[in-house]
Amino acid sequence: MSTETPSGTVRLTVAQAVVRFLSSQFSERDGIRRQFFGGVLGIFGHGNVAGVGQALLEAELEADAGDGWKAPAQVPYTTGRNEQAMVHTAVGYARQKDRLQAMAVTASIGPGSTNMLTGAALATVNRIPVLLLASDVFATRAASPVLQELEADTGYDVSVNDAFRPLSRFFDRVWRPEQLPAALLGAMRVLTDPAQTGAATLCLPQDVQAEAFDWPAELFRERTWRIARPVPEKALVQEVADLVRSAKTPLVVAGGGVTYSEADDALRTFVEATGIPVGQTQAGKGTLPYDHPLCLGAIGSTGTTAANEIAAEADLVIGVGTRYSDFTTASRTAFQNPGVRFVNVNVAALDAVKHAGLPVLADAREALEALTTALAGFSTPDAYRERAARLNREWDAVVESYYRSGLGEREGVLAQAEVLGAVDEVADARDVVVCAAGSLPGDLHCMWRTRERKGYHVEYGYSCMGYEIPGGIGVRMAAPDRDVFITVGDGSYLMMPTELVTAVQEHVKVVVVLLQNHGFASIGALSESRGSQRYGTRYRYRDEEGHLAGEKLPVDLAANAESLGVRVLRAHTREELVAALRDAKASPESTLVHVETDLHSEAPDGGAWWDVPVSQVSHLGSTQSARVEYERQKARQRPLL
Ligand SMILES: Cc1ncc(C[n+]2csc(CCOP(=O)(O)OP(=O)(O)O)c2C)c(N)n1
Ligand SMILES: [Mg+2]
Repeated sequence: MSTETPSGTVRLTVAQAVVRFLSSQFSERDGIRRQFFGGVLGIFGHGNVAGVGQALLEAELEADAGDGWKAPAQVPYTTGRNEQAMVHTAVGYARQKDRLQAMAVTASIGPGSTNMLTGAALATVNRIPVLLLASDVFATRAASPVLQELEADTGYDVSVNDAFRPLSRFFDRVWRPEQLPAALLGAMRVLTDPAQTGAATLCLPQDVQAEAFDWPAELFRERTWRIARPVPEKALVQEVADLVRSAKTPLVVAGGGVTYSEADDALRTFVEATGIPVGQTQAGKGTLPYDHPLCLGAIGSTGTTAANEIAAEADLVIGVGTRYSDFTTASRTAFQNPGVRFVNVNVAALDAVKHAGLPVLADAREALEALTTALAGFSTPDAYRERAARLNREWDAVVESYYRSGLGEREGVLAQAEVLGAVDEVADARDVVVCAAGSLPGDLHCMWRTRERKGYHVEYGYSCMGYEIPGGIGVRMAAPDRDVFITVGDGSYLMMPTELVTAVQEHVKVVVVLLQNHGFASIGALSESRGSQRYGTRYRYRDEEGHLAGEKLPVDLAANAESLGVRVLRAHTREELVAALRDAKASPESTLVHVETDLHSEAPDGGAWWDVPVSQVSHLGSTQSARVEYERQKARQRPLL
């Protein structure tokens, strides 16, 4: 325990100082102040057990005794199972909290820390704040090389943690205690900046973590970080308004920035006033409910015919909070109007200048409100609104036909869309569906009926297999009053079932819907369409000719989940599935619902393309014909748009 000295300093170790600092950080937006760090996740090894581990223990015990650090509230600590997964949980949490709150992750040196690299990339790509406390080798080098140390003969100050540099929006290594205050403030600056946010990595050498220092008490005073809402320039708003007034077929592309800015209501007001329909990216889905007459749903490669039809004709695209990934632009084939222009509302300059658009560097809500005012009295013609509403209804009829195809009954194994239909039937409007990789994200993007904001959580910036379960746990930790349906394929499940143990330990209730189709439906279909004959995409024994095309493997993923302590229900028919989902929803504990699905089940076609190159030369007929089709599609690409 430590107390402030008359000289205004506090004697603590570096790790104790880090833990105390974390508990004193707040964020504020729209007058609401929140504790910034909602938790610390960790796995201990010799790199952090006696440093950060000791500090967390001391903090927990002092908080219990009530004589702690006069901190507003203790930051709770949770043990995870895999460092990459812990970063996913932190990302799920921060995303569900609209980036207003986040988590820190502590890992041991060497593999403990490098296991977080994929998580760091995922956080930075998706622009979600996470604080990574990567332990590092001795600063004093007293006993070098220590266990798990990389010895670089090009320089002794290199460690494996340098691999975090390109993946982090802020990176620092605290070689000496004196460097810590600036490093902590630097990390907070990035974590709370909507345009800069992503992974902030602080490398803490294992000896430095345990070193004591006299810190200025000021370091631990409560600090409130305002999450900025930059306002658009007036003249720019006028320019955009003029563009909108002269447009015939304007379209809004709503991205994640709309959600993070809590601009959903502002978007609705803007589109209802102006009659401009909306296409949604993966991160932007849910910004308008699926059945809003101006909601065209998913746009791009995994989009709806509704959004893609309007996109092809649009003469003005107003991108709000989108980074225009290849899935959104259908690899730059979605926007075919020769005169199409872009207006890009974004807090990040990087995105605002894309597609030679008019950059509006501003917060989504501020910009949409300013535009609504500037466009007072303007509306697209009734016929345009009616067309959007019709396209919306037509697509929903397509969704219904897939949700209720009856294929399961006819074929003996459920189609994936039927499983989504069953989840749709059981889930409440406020529940959250979670996914990340495989064929599910595309199916969810175009089919899921999102009813309320934050009801759709598909990690599609990095589309990382294995994100689903830990990410979904983070979502539930952020929103304990909403049921979380994690939909996960067998491939993704096998990558990272580990955190089911954490869900059990912490009584974090999630419903996992595990779709076992014995391989990769997604990459299998992609492989086939690109002439590679589904090679290596099935979970099979080798056949007599030595190919992986023999009998199905005898894996029982339901039994696997059961062995981790989670309740498991097995469903075979639609009725059983609905019953199992209802049971899981009613239960206070986590449940995994296991269902076999058809590897070849189809999703509705939104008519858009995705650029995945096909071999230019090949002896295979399948590849040659795929190449012909590839070149035909490639010709539609507008790379300089
Ligand atoms: C970590 C990681 N490795 C590889 C990929 C490439 N990939 C995308 S989807 C997929 C297969 C997913 O299989 P599964 O979870 O069973 O879903 P399904 O395709 O069967 O729907 C692969 C290998 C990825 N997205 N992430
Ligand atoms: Mg699969």
